Amino acid sequence: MLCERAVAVVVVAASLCACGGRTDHDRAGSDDADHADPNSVGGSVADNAGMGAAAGQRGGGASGGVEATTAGVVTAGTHDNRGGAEAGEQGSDAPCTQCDGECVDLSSSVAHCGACDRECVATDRENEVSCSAGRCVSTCAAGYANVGRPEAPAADDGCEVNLSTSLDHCGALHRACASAHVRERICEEGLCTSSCEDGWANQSRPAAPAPDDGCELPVATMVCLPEGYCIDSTEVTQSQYQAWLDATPAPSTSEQIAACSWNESFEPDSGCFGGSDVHKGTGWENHPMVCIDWCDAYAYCRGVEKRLCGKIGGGADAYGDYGNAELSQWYNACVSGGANNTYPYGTEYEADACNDRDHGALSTVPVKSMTDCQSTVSGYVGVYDLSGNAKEWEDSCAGHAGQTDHCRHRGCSFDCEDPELDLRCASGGNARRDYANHDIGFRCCAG
Ligand SMILES: [Ca+2]
Ligand SMILES: [Ca+2]
Ligand SMILES: [Ca+2]
Ligand SMILES: [Ca+2]
Repeated sequence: MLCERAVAVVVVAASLCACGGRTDHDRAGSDDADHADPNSVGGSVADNAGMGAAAGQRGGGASGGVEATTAGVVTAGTHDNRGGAEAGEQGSDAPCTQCDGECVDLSSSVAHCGACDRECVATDRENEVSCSAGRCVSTCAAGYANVGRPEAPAADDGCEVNLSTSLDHCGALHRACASAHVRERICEEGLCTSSCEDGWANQSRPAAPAPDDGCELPVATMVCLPEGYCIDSTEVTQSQYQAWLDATPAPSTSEQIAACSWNESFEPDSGCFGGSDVHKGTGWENHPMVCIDWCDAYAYCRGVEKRLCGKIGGGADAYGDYGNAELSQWYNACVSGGANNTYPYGTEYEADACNDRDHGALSTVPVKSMTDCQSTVSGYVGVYDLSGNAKEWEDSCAGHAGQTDHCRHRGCSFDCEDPELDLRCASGGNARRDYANHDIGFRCCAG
């Protein structure tokens, strides 16, 4: 073994000397540039491996022959093939193949790399292109990577990966956009902005090279109505709201609308949430989130790429339009598109359909647990607790001044004194924008 190793070393050393004295010198120079190029994102790994092999082959004095044999093209140069152990042949002529009547070295010609007329791609995506051992070696411009390295005679594709839009290399090489709870994977400007399956949101969008986490935030599922918008099937729950508070990065109060610039925290009001009449923690995760002000509700919906229910078609619903099924998203859902409903479930009051005083819980109940508290009209089925349980903030305020504006809350709650009157879809309660109470929550809309 010792002997064999010694021989191998001698052969390489000898051939390197021989090559150094020939035209291979230039190629060696460009290869070195490849190694040093910090932009050779994809290239660096693959190219290093490739170049290592190339150097060895060249060292054997048979690079042209070896690659040519692989490509099955070259005739000239095969004479010094492999046997190449005969290092003494290093001084022989460079491999020569006739391409378009010209003698070329397929191992190093950028215009005929590995095969006649097989050109190494050179566009603004490639900083530098060379042909080494019959393989195109590209160092890439910033933002591009060379992942696929087709062998001749297949066409070269240069630095074919755009790191700003590639789903499998988004922002960095081999950094794929995750598929967890994802409806459609999307890479934009190196960020995974994938759209989500119903019930999930893509709140966290980590920058490369951190791994992507897909649609990581659980949110309420939605029902899409005939009017062309969607509404949460339930009030936003305590666990959903808490997951948003706990997200990374944490939601920032600095990105609120002007009318909410006074709002310094999205945490529930501590005095309210700490009250003995508000149940929280283990076993209460599916109760509606309460004790949050209008701005907290607004920020949450925006944070999960929805919006606080407002006007059909976009924006806030005018303060006086709370009973207009053509304008108010919330009201339209509650009356099943104006199907002459007074309550979500029909025209007549039913004492035990929804969580109100007549039901007797005297507190919130888990969302969706009152299974009759929904519409029976086709297209509107599956939206729960529009009457009762928690009141629901609406994007409908009497002004834009800030915390003292009065804003609508809808559907009343477990705690309203006259359920038959107060739990009608058409009743329009209101409170200050900065008000928080043990029976006020919210849900979101989209579209
Ligand atoms: Ca490529
Ligand atoms: Ca995410
Ligand atoms: Ca707040
Ligand atoms: Ca409700």
